[in-house]
Amino acid sequence: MLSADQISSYRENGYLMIRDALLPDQLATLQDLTNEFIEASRAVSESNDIFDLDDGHSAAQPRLTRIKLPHIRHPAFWEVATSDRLTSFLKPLVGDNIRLHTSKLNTKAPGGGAAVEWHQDWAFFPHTNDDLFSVGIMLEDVTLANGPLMVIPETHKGPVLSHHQGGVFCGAIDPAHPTFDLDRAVTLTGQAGDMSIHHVRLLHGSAPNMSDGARKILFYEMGAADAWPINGNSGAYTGMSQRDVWAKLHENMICGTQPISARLADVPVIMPVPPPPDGSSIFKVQRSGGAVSAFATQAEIRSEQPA
Ligand SMILES: O=C(O)CCC(=O)C(=O)O
Repeated sequence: MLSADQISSYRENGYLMIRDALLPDQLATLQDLTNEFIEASRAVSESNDIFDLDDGHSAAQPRLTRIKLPHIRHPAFWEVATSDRLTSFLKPLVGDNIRLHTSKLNTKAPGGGAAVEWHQDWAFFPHTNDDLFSVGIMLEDVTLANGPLMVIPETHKGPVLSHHQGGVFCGAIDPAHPTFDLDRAVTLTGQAGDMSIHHVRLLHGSAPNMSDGARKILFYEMGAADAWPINGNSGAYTGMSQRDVWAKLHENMICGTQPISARLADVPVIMPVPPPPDGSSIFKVQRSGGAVSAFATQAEIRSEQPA
C-alpha cells in the first residue's frame, strides 16, 4: 500500500522511494540468482541475448553492464514482479491493470562500470498514454560511490527532449540543453531491498560505478495495461528489431518520406528512429548513437586520481 502523501508526491515529483519494498526471502532469492548469472558470464566473451558485457570483461574478472530480460531468465524474477507485495505499491499509481513492458538487471561493474547518460524512458518506447513507470529494486546497497540513479523532479510534466544526435536516435539528451539543470538532481541511494519508482517521462541518469563492488539494480518497466505501445518501438512485442521496423516502414511508403515525429493527442512523442548501429541495450544505444556524455569528465577525473 501507499499513503496518500506518497501518491501525491509521485504525481508531483515523478518519483518515489519505498524502503524495504522486498520481503527478506524475495531479496535473498534474487541476490543469489544474480550472483549465479554473474558467475555464468565468465564463460561468455561477447555480449549476447542474456549478458551485456562492459569493457574489460573476462573469465577471470566478469564485468557486466546488464543481465537482459531477467523475468524470462528465471521464474523468480517474474514471481517477484507479480507478487502481492510488489503490486500493492503499484496499483495505487496506475490502477489494477498493469502490463510489463520489459525488464533488465543493471549490474554496473566495480571500478568504473558504465554510466547511463541522462534520458527519458519515454523517448525509447512511446505509448498512447504515459501512465508508465520504471521500478528499480536495489539488490545491494546503493551509495553515492557506486553509480546511483539520479532523477530531476517534475521533469515528467515537461517536454520530451531530443534524444537524437546527428540525425540518429542516441538514447540520451544533450547535457548542454538549456533546460537541463543538474543542480536540481536528486540522488536515489538506499539499502538492498529498497525500491524506486520513476515516471516514464522523468529525466534520469547515473554516473559510473567508482566503488569496488557491483551496483545491482533490477528494473521492471511497467504501466497501465491501457497504454498501448506506439508502433515503431514494436520490438518487444513482435520480435522485430528497430532496424527491421525502420526498414519495413520505408518499404511500405507509397510516396514522400518517413518522418520521425508522430501525431498524437495530449502526449508528446518523438519516435526513436533512425536507430543507432547497436540497439542491444541502452549502454550500446548511447555509445553507438554518439550520445554526448554528462559523466565523461567526472569519470576521467576520478580515474586519473592515484589509487
Ligand atoms: O542503471 C541505471 O542507473 C539506469 C538505468 C536506466 O535508466 C535504463 O536502463 O533505462
